[in-house]
Amino acid sequence: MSEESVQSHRAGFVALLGPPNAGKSTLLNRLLGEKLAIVTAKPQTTRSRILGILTLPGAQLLLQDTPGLHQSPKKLNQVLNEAVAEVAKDCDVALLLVDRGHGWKAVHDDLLARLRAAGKPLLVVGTKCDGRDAKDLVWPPSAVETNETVCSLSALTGEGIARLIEQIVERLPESPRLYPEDELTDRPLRWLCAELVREALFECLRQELPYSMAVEIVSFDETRTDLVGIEANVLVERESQKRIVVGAGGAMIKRIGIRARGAIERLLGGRVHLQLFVKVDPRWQKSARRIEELGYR
Ligand SMILES: Nc1nc2c(ncn2[C@@H]2O[C@H](COP(=O)(O)OP(=O)(O)OP(=O)(O)O)[C@@H](O)[C@H]2O)c(=O)[nH]1
Ligand SMILES: [Mg+2]
Repeated sequence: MSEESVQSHRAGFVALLGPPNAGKSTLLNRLLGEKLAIVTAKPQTTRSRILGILTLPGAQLLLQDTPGLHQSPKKLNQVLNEAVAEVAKDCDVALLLVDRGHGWKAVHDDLLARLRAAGKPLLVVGTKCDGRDAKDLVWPPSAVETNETVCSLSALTGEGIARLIEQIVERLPESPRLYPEDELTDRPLRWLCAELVREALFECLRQELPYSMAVEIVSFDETRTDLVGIEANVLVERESQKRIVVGAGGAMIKRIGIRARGAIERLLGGRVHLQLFVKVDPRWQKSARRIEELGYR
């Protein structure tokens, strides 16, 4: 690399912020061109910050997906909100995501005030512009000032994505690469696998149940050449929940396992033997130590 190109290289942390379900994880995956973060139709899917590394010829974007900010007294939610505040404080550029179908909310005011106070370069990003509802919405929102550049995109169709990348790169500080160019994330493979099991729980179980569940990989065996062996605990808070997750004759946990295995095989690009064990752990959501052990911090 010549001296000139080192000087003009840009790199830094880019925070993806916004309320639950705004489309943060979908945008992360679209920017990376890889499925790194799990996505569901339900709000409050993401539980921990996850770093996705996008290496381009002249720039490296360290994209931080975050949990959606929400109000609830539970210990887990408190931990999640602290994670968001920390990312907002530490980033070089902040993306504030607004679902074009739902518009500007009180939580956007809250995040905007924090980012302005911290003096962060800011991009207000309207998501889901492909949606039917997006067309009717007043855009940009009145709370946004002209220097807080506004754009609109669809992570599903890819519309507006190239322009967003340009706008982010313009705002990054000059810096050499901060991670090796072939690195995609700071998260270990086993953690990504646990997330894919969690995504299958959201897909297979109805209503609120997946919110009180967690997944813990207990063994990850790569010694065989033909397949990877994975054992995971699926934690629930009560015996009654365990019965639902296991299902009649084990039918439900089998369905969950098949879905999760398919997703993990796509991630690893090879065959997987996945065993799931449903365990009752009434305290996991209340204990800071347990939340940390599970990787949600
Ligand atoms: N039509 C459309 N739907 C989208 C788009 N981006 C995301 N979605 C959908 O919106 C829902 C929420 O997306 P996520 O990416 O999980 O949202 P999130 O902000 O990460 O949500 P939390 O992790 O719960 O805070 C999913 O059903 C996505 O498929 C988009 O560009 N267009
Ligand atoms: Mg998410």
